[in-house]
Amino acid sequence: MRSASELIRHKRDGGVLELDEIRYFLSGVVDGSIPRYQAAALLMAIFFRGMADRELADLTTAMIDSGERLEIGSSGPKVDKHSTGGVGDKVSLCLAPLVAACGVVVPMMSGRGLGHTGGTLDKLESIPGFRTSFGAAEFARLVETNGVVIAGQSESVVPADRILYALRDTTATVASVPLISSSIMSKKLAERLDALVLDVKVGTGAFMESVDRARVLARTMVGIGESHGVRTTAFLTSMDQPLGYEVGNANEVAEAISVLRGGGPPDLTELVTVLGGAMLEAAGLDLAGARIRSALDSGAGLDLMRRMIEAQGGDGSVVDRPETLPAAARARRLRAERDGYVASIDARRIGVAAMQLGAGRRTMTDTVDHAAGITMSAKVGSAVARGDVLATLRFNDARNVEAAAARVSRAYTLAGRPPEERPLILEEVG
Ligand code: IUR
Repeated sequence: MRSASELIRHKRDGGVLELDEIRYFLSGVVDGSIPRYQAAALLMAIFFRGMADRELADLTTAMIDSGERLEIGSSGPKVDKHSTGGVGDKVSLCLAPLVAACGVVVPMMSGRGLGHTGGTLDKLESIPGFRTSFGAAEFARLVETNGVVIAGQSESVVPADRILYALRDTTATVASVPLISSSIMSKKLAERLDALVLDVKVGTGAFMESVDRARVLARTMVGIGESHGVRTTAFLTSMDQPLGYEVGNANEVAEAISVLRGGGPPDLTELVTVLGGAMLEAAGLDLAGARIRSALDSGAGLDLMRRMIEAQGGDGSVVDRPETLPAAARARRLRAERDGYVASIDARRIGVAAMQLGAGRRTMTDTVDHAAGITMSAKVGSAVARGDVLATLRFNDARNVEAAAARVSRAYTLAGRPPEERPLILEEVG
């Protein structure tokens, strides 16, 4: 077996690592026998050299094997969805119970928001009492009870990723397709899924700003999933403007509930329907689209969301009375300065503005104000007259309101003619 420094040299010079070599390296990183500076050097070598397909599948296997896999006794196919993150992306909140209401088991492990993107766990924690942290046994019991849980990753799952992700953040090695895809896929595959649907966001508010780069990431993740025997499908979807009308936490929960009550915004409802259909199809169910529509129309998705919230310690009555969710004390309206059509809305600027109002974190140790956020009254294509409200900023802490308002203003571009219609779902991969 090569030593750690020989493995780094081998990768640096364009070699391909073997499974037992990667396992040796990762277990040394986790138990501390291989120092962080050697791990950082290997990450940089991978950043520049990339990885062969088999080597990447092996890296993912070794990452999963650095910790425990989830043991869930439920009968029925297990399917999850992962989004690469965007602004106003509250899809998971309504999608997980909706799909579970159709008989598929959804053991969803989610994350927190950072920078301009929000996180599913932060959003759910705006529901009074809602818990997102469980040990592996309790997580499994919750899945077995309702067929759905949305919670944080437990400490024992893929510990290698926690170390490597933090190192990547400080060594300029985040933006590497093999490192991103093995990080995401190891955590999903540790759930022992039958199938996985990926929502790879493309556009101003996404990690991948071009379709070409997003396609490479999507294909790579689909390849890893398939090589692990998990049916994996990816959709490239537009993040050129925020999804739905609400950006924040409590207001996003309310909007997700509105989808399950049949009155959700068209773009969000379309995405939930498409991804939900793909999850059912991947689970081997026929008439997937009809089943999703029926779970929406009958209220079965809403009922399961209520049960999921209650099982996780939250107040399930919010699904009937979303107006009881935390609300901000103050509001500031931004109005159109002239007549026209909304030509574009820079999703990243909206996300950063929401963060400035308190809805997000600049660093992982910041706390989130669940009531803060932005409501957009006009979206791309809307006709507006001078003086119409474009967006409403909601806040408790007024410190950064002026800066946030200026940012939201800059995010909107008005034009004399309506923009060309652009699809939300750009491509399916896999
Ligand atoms: N999310 C992950 O889980 N891993 C990554 O590397 C990135 C996002 I970037």
